[in-house]
Amino acid sequence: MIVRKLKDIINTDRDIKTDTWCSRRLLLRDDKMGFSMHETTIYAGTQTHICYKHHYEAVYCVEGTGEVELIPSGEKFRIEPGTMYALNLHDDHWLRADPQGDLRLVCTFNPPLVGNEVHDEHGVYAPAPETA
Ligand code: 9YT
Repeated sequence: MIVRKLKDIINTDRDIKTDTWCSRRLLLRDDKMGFSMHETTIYAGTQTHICYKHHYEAVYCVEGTGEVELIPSGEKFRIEPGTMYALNLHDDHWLRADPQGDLRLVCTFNPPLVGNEVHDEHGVYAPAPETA
């Protein structure tokens, strides 16, 4: 069994920080679960362009509010605690956190992230190394 605590991940190499979000990687590919699981904080008042061409991601909101806007349709979905969204179509989108506070999300990826992925200029994570 694997047991990890968020407090033991913060400020380690499993804590990935960018200008608009940080992602604490609780489970990664090496854990051999077939998916990765992260707690992601989207900083209040920010927007992030995301398009995971090589991964599926499901996201569950546990705190804060915001929205997802699909590109190019402009369709918007409110995000609040208890909302799950799944990027089953590798959906190109903007993810926004409302200015009132950070958005805290639990994210799972298939295939699992390797560890230190950050978005490229198109909001994409590279494929896992052995499939690149
Ligand atoms: C919700 C989302 O996709 N945020 C960007 C970071 C990503 N979830 C991650 O690497 O944890």
